[in-house]
Amino acid sequence: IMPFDWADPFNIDAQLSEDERMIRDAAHGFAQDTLQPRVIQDFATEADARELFPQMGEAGLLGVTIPEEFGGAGASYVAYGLVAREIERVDSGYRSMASVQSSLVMHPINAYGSDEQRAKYLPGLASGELIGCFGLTEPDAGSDPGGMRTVAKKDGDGYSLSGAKTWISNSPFADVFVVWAKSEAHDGKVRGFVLEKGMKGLEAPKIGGKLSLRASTTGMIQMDEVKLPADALLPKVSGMKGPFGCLNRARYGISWGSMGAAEFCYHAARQYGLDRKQFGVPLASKQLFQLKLADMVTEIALGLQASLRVGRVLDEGAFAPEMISIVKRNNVGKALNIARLARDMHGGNGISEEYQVMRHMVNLETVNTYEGTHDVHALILGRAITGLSAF
Ligand code: TGC
Ligand code: FAD
Repeated sequence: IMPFDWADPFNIDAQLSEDERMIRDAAHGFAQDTLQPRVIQDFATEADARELFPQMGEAGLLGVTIPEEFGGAGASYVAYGLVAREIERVDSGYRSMASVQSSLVMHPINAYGSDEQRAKYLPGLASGELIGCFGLTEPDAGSDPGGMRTVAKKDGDGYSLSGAKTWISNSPFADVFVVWAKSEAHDGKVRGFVLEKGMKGLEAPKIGGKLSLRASTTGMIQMDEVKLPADALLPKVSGMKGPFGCLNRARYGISWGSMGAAEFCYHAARQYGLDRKQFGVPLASKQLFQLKLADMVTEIALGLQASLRVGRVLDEGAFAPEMISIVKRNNVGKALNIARLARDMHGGNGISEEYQVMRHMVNLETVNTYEGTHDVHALILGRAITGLSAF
């Protein structure tokens, strides 16, 4: 028999390699020393925190799974998940900035790009000197990205891109845009293109007034006959499996990240209940309060263990995307519920920015929607279980 660790109930720590623990500890230090002191202000002001990219790069948090020869850390998917968990322990928006850069921009350039594209973009993206964004969603194509209208027409040796993407993380200050479009030169198949800031006809206005994920900058990508050279095409993938292959990685990272946000809320609620006295005793001595903490620790223990399992199969290279749907959907849904409980357990203080649980709660509303909504992941699982598509 060993003592129960309320902060690591299934002893995840013991299931990690030495390298994974080191990367986790470095990410924890960076998140607490650099991100935590500024997050309340960044969220309040909807800051454009572009200067965080080189800082995250220097801390080794961008491109964790990308080979070292291109500036990445060459580490495991489990290590990548641990980084997402530590960043999102502070704020889901900061984790978004990092996971778009790593999973949605560096991964497709590494996996689908030419050697020249990898050499040109990956080192700058790993150091954070370059900022990337990923354009899949459109005003009329969200859960159904296959319905996209953005089109690439043949133009001399190259292409001309027209269309609009919306709700794009990092786009207003991005240098590198990975954009998915239907290519007339490839039988209308969806292909990936790499665009660069400053190209004629390319605009990326900011979307203001978000009530969630305010520390992360979101915008549109507007393309009006943007002329691209032939080598802007990602040559090694064709069809929707291109963007979905990126989403697999990002969704997996979110499953860990959302547990980091949940852990913050659970720890905060526990401490608040020990410190706050009502009816002459600490709130934590009440059965109803303990029931909520017990539900929280149970979901966190199960969620972290499940993400660790999915990370290990990703590292082995033999995974089913539906495994990722299970952990993205369940962990984010549980984290959102934990954040709502923590908000309630803080009473009136729970609505103040100082206690931070409500910021996590409203952020998780976005996380529950992006990268495939909670219900879309249910339908992905439903299709795999029954063989019948209910989309
Ligand atoms: P479907 O017919 O199912 O598949 C089309 C082709 O894609 C392949 N495929 C996959 N490949 C790899 N991984 C996956 N997860 C895959 N899912 C499908 C499939 O094998 C097929 O290949 P092929 O060679 O036969 O053509 O496609 P569908 O159009 O019916 O898709 C249905 C559905 C609902 C699953 C899909 O459209 C979906 O996932 N919708 C959700 C959209 C979404 O997640 N958008 C995310 C945008 S990016 C974002 O939100 C970033 S947030 C910022 C941050 O991360 O912090
Ligand atoms: P819709 O698809 O219109 O869905 C609306 C509702 O209908 C949801 O509840 C949904 O579950 C439900 N629904 C949809 N289809 C069905 C169905 N068949 N059956 C039952 N119910 C259904 N996208 C990018 O490409 N890149 C980014 O960097 C990015 N960053 C984002 C950042 C933020 C802050 C936000 C909010 C979004 C971001 N997105 C990004 C877009 C995100 O992926 C989409 O919002 C998401 O995929 C849902 O699409 P939608 O908003 O069009 O909702």
